[in-house]
Amino acid sequence: MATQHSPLLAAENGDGQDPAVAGQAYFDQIIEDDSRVEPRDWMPDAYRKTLIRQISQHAHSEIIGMQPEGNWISRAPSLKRKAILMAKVQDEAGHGLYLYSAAETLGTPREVLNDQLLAGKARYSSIFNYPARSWADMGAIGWLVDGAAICNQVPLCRASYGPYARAMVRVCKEESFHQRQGFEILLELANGTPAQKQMAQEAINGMYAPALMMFGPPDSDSAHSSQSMAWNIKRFSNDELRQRFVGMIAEQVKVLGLTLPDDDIRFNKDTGKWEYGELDWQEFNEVLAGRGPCNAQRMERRREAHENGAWVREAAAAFAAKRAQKEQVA
Ligand code: BYC
Repeated sequence: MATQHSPLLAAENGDGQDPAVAGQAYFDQIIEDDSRVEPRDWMPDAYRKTLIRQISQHAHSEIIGMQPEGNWISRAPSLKRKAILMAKVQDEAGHGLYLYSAAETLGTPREVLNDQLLAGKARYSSIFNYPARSWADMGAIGWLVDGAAICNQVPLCRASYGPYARAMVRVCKEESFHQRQGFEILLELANGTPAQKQMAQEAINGMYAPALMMFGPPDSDSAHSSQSMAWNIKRFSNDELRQRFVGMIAEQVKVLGLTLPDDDIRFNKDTGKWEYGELDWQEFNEVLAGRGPCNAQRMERRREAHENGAWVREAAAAFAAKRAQKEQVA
């Protein structure tokens, strides 16, 4: 396996090679072999930086993404729905933790990443700056948001950075369950009263375009895609994944007996690809600039939650210090 030893060590042991040159050659070989880079391997600074950026943005998305659904736990229509929603939100916290851990293996402590988020200097997915106004939105989030997440993240299970790829495997398994429960909420509403069916349709109408924007800007505006693909971090471009997702949901929505709010969706037999109507990229840029419907509220709640959790962090640190002291004595 290409990743078992580092050429840096060989160079340090006196074989006369420049460590940076040996490291770059070793890294290039791993990428060419489509193998895995592990935390102690040499890697270019820009590769490390890209991974920290993408993984931390992803982690922040999971943490901020707890809010729209967390807001509905107390309003779930039954005990069963409440228990399922609580478990889903808890899973998302777990995903955030796996991802922060993966980012830490690249040398950036979680506290630093968290400070960047709290200071408003870090990105998280645009989708979580939209409101969840009805119970049907819990269905649309599960079906469309988790669905888009899976479509984007399954290829990331083959990302070249080992800890990230391994975290993605577990995240994707849990997201699949989330997507099914969301679909099931919509199915039940779609087969309910006319008002319930309308609520489900409105939730899809509201969540459709923001879910498509989760895949990032069009390829022509995607600053990082080509380099990330050359490094085997991303396996497909933003537009490739987006059109693949449209194809999936265009079929699934028929089972719901509902529609997607886009008359231009069609399968192009010549290209073998799904096509869809123009998205409002101006709106996307506004959300990224912090001017989406819920940006301010999401950040305010996150800061509040962080402050309210100070006592837990202090207690955990005191407990860990006491245990370390005991171990030293023993
Ligand atoms: N929202 O060059 P590009 C979840 C930024 S959580 C905000 O194409 P890249 C879930 C991008 O960061 C879902 N920002 O970038 C949780 C870059 O800005 P910077 C999160 C976006 O990285 C709870 C700039 O635009 N999933 O599933 O090659 C409940 C140019 O973009 C967005 C992930 O994070 C956006 N939508 O590709 C339920 C997956 N799109 O950094 C569900 C991992 C782009 O230069 N991430 N930007 O300032 C990725 O796959 C990639 O990072 C992206 C973007 C496809 C998102």
